[in-house]
Amino acid sequence: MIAITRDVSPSVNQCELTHLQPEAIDVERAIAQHEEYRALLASLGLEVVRIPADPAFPDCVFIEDTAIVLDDVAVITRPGAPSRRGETRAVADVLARYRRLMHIEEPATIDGGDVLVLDDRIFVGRSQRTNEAALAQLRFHTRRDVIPVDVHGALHLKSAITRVSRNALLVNRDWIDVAPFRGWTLIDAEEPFGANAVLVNDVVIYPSAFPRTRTKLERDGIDVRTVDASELAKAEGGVTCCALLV
Ligand code: CIR
Repeated sequence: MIAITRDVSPSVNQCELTHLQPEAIDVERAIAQHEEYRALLASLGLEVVRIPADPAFPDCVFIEDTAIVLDDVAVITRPGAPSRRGETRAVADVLARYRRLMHIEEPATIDGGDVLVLDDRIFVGRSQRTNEAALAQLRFHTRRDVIPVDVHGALHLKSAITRVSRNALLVNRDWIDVAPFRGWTLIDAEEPFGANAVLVNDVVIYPSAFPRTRTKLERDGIDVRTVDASELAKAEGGVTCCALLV
């Protein structure tokens, strides 16, 4: 498996903010934390590809939002925030080495953070960033079942729900209706921002800021490795958003 990542932009303090108040991001510290995250991915056996940052794009480290990668195709998004639309070009250039590319077109907007792929089904958050037109285009490009999930109060679907094992999802029920996830074991996050985790090769990468949820996951037999993601959390980034897994 390959993890495509993008460096932290020197302009990250100009990032988009939706739910949080601006708080100064220590760029050096953000870079160091991001390096740790990449080192963890590498230690789990992934080949880590790095794309340089572009100072014109404060949010470019959040590469997850720029593409949806499936086994047979990668769909390049049209991010909901106009300031982020130009991030996709450099990512598409790299992804083209690994996958056939399709593109989301105007008037559709979608962020990869709103897309949760669970086996052969694709759950898509209807959020401030992702609209109905995008769901239809994604259905067309992927030929998969695309299931809408309304998101309220969170930035993205994956702020509210992510996969933590073969059959379990970590969830914050305040931000989504869980009815579409019938059949899955649901684990409630103990901290509001604690539902965003990355599952890689049976290991869950998880922020060190949420110890109560971590303990709960471990009690369920899940192998959790923590990273300090506190600086990019000020930009409303979690752990899924800093890599595209190919
Ligand atoms: C934004 O508002 O677009 C960025 N500041 C944060 C994006 C985080 N992306 C993600 O969780 N998938």
